[in-house]
Amino acid sequence: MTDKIAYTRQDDIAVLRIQNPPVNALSQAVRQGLWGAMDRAEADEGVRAVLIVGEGRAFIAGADITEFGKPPMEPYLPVLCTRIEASPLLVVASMHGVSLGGGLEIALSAHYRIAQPSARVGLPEVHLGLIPGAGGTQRLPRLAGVEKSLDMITSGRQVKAAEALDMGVVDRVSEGDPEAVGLAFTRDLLAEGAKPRPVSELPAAPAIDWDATYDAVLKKGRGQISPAKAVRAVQAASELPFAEGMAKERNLFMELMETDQRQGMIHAFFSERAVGNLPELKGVAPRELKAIGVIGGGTMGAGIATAALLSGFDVVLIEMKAEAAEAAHGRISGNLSGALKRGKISQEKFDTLTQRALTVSTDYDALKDVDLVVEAVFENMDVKKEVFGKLDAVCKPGCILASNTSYLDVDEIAASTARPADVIGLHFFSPAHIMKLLEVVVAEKTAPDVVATGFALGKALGKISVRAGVCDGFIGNRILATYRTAADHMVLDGATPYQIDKALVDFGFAMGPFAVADLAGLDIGWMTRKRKAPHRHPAERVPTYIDHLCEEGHFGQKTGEGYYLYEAGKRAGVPNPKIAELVAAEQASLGITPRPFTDEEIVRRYMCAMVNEAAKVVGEGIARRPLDVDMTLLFGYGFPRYWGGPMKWADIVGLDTVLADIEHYASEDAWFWQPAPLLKTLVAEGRTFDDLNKDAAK
Ligand code: 3H9
Repeated sequence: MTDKIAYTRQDDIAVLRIQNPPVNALSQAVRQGLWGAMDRAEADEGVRAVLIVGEGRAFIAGADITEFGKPPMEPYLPVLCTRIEASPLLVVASMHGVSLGGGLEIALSAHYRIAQPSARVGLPEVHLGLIPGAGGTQRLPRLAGVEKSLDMITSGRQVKAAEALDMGVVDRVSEGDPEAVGLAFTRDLLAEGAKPRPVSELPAAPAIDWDATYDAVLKKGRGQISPAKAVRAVQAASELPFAEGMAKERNLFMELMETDQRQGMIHAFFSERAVGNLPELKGVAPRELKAIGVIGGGTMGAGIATAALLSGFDVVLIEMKAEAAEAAHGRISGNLSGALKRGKISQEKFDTLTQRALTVSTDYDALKDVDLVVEAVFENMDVKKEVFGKLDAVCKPGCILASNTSYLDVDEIAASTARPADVIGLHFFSPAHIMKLLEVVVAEKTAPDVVATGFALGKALGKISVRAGVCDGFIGNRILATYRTAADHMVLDGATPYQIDKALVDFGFAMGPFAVADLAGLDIGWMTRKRKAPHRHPAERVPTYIDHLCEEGHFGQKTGEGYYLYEAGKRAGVPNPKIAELVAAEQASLGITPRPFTDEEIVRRYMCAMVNEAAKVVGEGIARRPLDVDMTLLFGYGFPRYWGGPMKWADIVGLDTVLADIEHYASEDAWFWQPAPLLKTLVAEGRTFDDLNKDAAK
């Protein structure tokens, strides 16, 4: 036994209490401790049953993820589960908090299960690029049937106790101390003469059309393989004797353990948790936030107001004119009625939020009591400075003044106020009440507690907040500008926007760059190109074909025409034949002979452009760590989670080959493909981006 399991006796019941904070992950010491405690209970005179409970906030959150990628250590979890299930004693699991992955698999190996009403169970292994590897795919279908099990395993979703009871996954739901209710249940079972009831001995679930299900799951996963492999494991549960099904599950699990996707997804898991962990925030208390001001009630301002209302803040929104204020109120109510329809809020809550928590005004004086204001007005420095001047005059001392600008200089905005230490950039992504990313843009004079407050606000709003320094486009839009340019260059050289979009969707992006541009509005890029035109380097290649479309008033989806043509009310478009004509004309004027591109080359150039710019962003300190870039791209730009982010992708494919490709592309266009100094240094030192993440965590 180890000190991870406390063993006590309650009459004829042995209680095994798992003590491995914070979430009772099944480390080697816990597995060994459970094994030893089972041995002890079976040898303990008079013991008739075993009750397994978890200490602290969860029953068990699953296998210890930090052990993945290292040599497996005995006792292996599937063997432990078999050993628990085979016990001659009656084994009961009492679940509270979460029972996830291996945690649920331990519970499924017990003979009976009781759960708190607030408990949640799930098999989230697919989110780590894996499948359940300790009998989850074999035991769950024997209790819940194939369809419900496949839904749970391929989605990784957590199921509340009531649903778990319906599914037959738990036998009783009861409120109270987990040990006390577990003991009461075990005593009832003993009194009834209940015998051990191994799930493995229940009949196998009937077959379904496995191949069709496999194909459907593969398609839905957009290239993610683990959910589809889970279908094969559940198929084994239906077709093979239990022990053979377990062997099949183990093989699939070990196969997935070796994949890049497993590495990418586990990187995403830990980075998501590390991203808000900055040394500069240690011990710095955030300012108190109750009321939030929002300037501007367009799509962005209304989205920010909605997010703040849904998270319990009072909101004061300022618009310039009465009609605009009314329209803003309508937009916010529309967003909130979406939440009402999806069952996220009640009608009563909807009424409170729209009538009492929200104030829409045309008078800046309404902001005098707010704790933080986010400005979301037109992207123009003079307009912003005027707004910040007014805010500086009316907002109380200590109120934080934030700009939602996506590229303007936050230092310059801060300098236009008498309180630069209280000024920060809070860059939301549209629609702000849905998108998870928040860039917290720290200007030169921003005070540490203002940064801490930015992160605290992000947390309260359920966002993934990333610290960014000041530069044109901060982390995300700066990198986007570069990989978008790489895509534009490929169009000029002979690839079509449609081939590029498809190649990148096949790589795993939610959408290709040209479909995204149509969705966001082509006028945004057009304005940016005009803004940047005077500062262009003579060697810069800037395609102009799309400007002609903009000049005719075609801005993508919202006008029905862009790279694609859209039928009214439809989101998917068909290629716009004008694009081919415009591109051909530009190629002719530049003397370019179009050449074919393979999908592989498209992805490679796009990714190399992304990684190279990202390495510059990290090298310049705009992003503190490579993982900050990864989380920005994952949560704001539809980057496929199973690659972990562009920096993780580069580590996986090898920084030396990425650099070699960039140097090769530089032989065609030395200005665009200047290799990032940081990338060169890492390659020379034989180090990776992840080494930098680890250095930062020390
Ligand atoms: C599995 O079980 C495979 C088996 O089928 C087969 C094996 C053969 N291991 O998220 P939080 C850490 S695969 C190690 O901030 P919350 C986490 O890193 C596993 N560490 O709290 C963090 O550390 P730090 C299937 C873990 O309340 C701290 O705990 N299970 C693990 O927001 C607190 O976490 C899963 O995929 C772990 N398993 O959420 C569950 N879990 O403080 C993954 C957490 O140093 N975990 N940590 O940053 C979760 O979904 C959430 O962490 C949980 C708590 C819901 C549990």
